[in-house]
Amino acid sequence: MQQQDTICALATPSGDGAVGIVRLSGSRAAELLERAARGVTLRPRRMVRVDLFDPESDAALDQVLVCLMRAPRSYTGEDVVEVYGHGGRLNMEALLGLFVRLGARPAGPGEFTRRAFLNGRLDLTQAEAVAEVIAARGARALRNAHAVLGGALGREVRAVRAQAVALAAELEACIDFAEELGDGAVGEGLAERHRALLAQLGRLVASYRRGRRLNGVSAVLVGAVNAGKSSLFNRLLGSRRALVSAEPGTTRDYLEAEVEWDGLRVTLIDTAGDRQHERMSVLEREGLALARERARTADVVVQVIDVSVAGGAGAGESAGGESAGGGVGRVVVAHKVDLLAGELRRQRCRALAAGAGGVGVVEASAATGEGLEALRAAVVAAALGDAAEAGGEGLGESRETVQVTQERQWEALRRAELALGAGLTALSEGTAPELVVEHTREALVALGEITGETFTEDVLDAVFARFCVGK
Ligand SMILES: Nc1nc2c(ncn2[C@@H]2O[C@H](COP(=O)(O)OP(=O)(O)OP(=O)(O)O)[C@@H](O)[C@H]2O)c(=O)[nH]1
Ligand SMILES: [Mg+2]
Repeated sequence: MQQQDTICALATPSGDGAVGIVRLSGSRAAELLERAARGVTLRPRRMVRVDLFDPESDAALDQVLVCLMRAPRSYTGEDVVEVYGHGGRLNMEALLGLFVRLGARPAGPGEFTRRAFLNGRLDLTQAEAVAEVIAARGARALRNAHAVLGGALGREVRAVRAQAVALAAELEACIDFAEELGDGAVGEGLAERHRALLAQLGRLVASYRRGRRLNGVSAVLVGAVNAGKSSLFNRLLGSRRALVSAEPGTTRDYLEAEVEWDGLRVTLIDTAGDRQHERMSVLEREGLALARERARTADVVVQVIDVSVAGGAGAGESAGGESAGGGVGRVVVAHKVDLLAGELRRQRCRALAAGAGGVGVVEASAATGEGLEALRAAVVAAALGDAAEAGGEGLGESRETVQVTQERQWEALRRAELALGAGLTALSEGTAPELVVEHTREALVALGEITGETFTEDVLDAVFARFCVGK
């Protein structure tokens, strides 16, 4: 490794705090600290209290605790010194300035983690998970980030890659024998190996559908005027945020609020109601346009329908969610069920379900609170692409496996999947093994990029640009 220059950065948030930490990494880390501490000799993994001085003016700076971690047993794999000073912006700036004057260079975003990766302390999935742990919003996101940081995803990808390596070796062995692979036991065995790999890749690729949403989704309430969207919005939040009235067209602008349901951060949005058969004022029209726009970009569209009125808008017509196949989740609410009883209620809800095209219908009432839990569960399920029934699988500890959350990883998995798929097709067409193995090699490159077994500077730049300074 030629990461010889020593970098420094503030490792804690900038602002007032009891303690602030400055981190140094590089071959001169211990030496710089010892100079600022007037010749104290640091011993690895021993916390010591020292006074720091400005070497030029001799002015006393801070009284701090310091700890040296020698290479390679440190976060970066280099010599690392952590300095625990009195928190506070000015004090921390003074400490950073001191180390810069002594010869350290201010670190760029993610530079510590980048060095950790280059020194083999982490694979690239783990490095990306470091940023995810820090940025996690919601319990599900945090839990998955910790699993990836622990190496779960890297292990899974390396296992697939190892099988692909073995497959490539087998194909290469076939080249020498110039065998016919289109049929026969050897060909079938190789095809089977392809299919097994594709199945494993398929699981990882599919996990991205959930994974990319772990850090938060948006759910928009849409429906006819007076359907009770704002009442539901308030009830779901547990606070009176939106105006509610018997007058149709109450909501004009849309309102947003953040909640966490079942470990998932949800931005809930209340919008202006739709009034299809009446003349709308300019304001109302604009409100509806806003609602439609918001519904177009939402992850989940919640269609609220007042079942107390006969022949209310059908579940089929919604302001958004027209691209249900494109990853938009849909939930239909049979609302104000408190106003109906017995057979009439059953009839109306059944009719609604029949017209909902397979989308789960939740019976609810903002007035009584009925169905709110089921509605929350249905929104989470729809957001994460779970089966329509809101069976409340919950955080499903046992069932849940590690999920791909990074577009970069997903893209590389897709490339590997396509390459192996092409290899399988080639195999079934009786293509020569030297050509089939080209596809396997392509898959190997893609898989190697995920964990960072192969990488380019551009890839690293893109990965670490999203980090904060000091991490
Ligand atoms: N009985 C009953 N009435 C409800 C329920 N939810 C809302 N309402 C009433 O329905 C009327 C309209 O409620 P809103 O929440 O303002 O409806 P909205 O869909 O936001 O209406 P717009 O903003 O005009 O589109 C009000 O009079 C509410 O009190 C419910 O679950 N049961
Ligand atoms: Mg409203």
